Amino acid sequence: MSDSAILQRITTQVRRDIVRMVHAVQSGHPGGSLGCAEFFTVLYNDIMTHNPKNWDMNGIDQDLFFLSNGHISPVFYSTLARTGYFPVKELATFRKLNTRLQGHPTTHEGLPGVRISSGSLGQGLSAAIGASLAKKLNNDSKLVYVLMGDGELQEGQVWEACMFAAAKKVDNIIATIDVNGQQIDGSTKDVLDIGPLKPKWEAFGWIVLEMNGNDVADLQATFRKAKSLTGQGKPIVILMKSEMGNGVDFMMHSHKWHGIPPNDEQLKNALAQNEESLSDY
Ligand SMILES: Cc1ncc(C[n+]2csc(CCOP(=O)(O)OP(=O)(O)O)c2C)c(N)n1
Ligand SMILES: [Mg+2]
Repeated sequence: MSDSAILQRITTQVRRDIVRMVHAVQSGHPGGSLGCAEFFTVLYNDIMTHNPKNWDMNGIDQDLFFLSNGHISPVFYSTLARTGYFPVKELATFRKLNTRLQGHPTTHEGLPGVRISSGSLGQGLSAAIGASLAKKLNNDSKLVYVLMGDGELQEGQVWEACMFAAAKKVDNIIATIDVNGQQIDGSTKDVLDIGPLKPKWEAFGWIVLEMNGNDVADLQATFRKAKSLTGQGKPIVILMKSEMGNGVDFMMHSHKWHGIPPNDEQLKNALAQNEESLSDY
């Protein structure tokens, strides 16, 4: 089996984890999480240099990841557990009282792999740029990754950070925007059109790449290209086209499943579409 095929099989387990977690507590955000299953699987299993067993907050000599759109915590937690940051069985505590797996990630609980609290949209890029600058001060050549939502770009702070990174030549950051065209209340076009993103980010001085977020091989190739373009005086952003709810047919092509849980029958249906390629928690 090729590398890509193995990674593809992991994504169906991540999808199972997402829908099972959200179903169990009848709350959480399955749509964006499902759309980003391939992104997380490829980033954590194939792209990043990281050491889950020896995790610490500083992450010196390791690549760092910041989740800015914190509501898609189910896909983040599943990926962290499945790559060894904490026991897979802990996924069963998602959103329960006193859990380390809060609905939106927090640092307070000390969950390995979580470096910022997020959920209040717009802040992750700024935090990631700070970490990128810290790496430069430490002569640490590893990279910083950050994921944002497309609706999230309606927050003004994103554009301050965008302007700052290019002006200060922060060239050890690879940002990705989940361009699923949807947000909580409808399509991004209807709620507040964010316009064509490529010319905007280019005008701000970033290198802009594009990829299909639901195509493992394309993710692998584009991340590799992005890495090859670091260190050239410009920050890098990848516009990632994805499908909200991807991999569960009745959750796709709509914003409806941004933040609602499946019922028992819908869970059964979603699981039937996604192979248990690793063991369920
Ligand atoms: C500062 C801030 N404003 C509003 C919200 C409420 N909110 C949560 S998710 C969301 C939609 C964000 O859209 P997008 O980033 O595209 O995420 P997706 O729906 O694609 O998962 C909003 C407005 C928030 N979490 N933070
Ligand atoms: Mg979106």
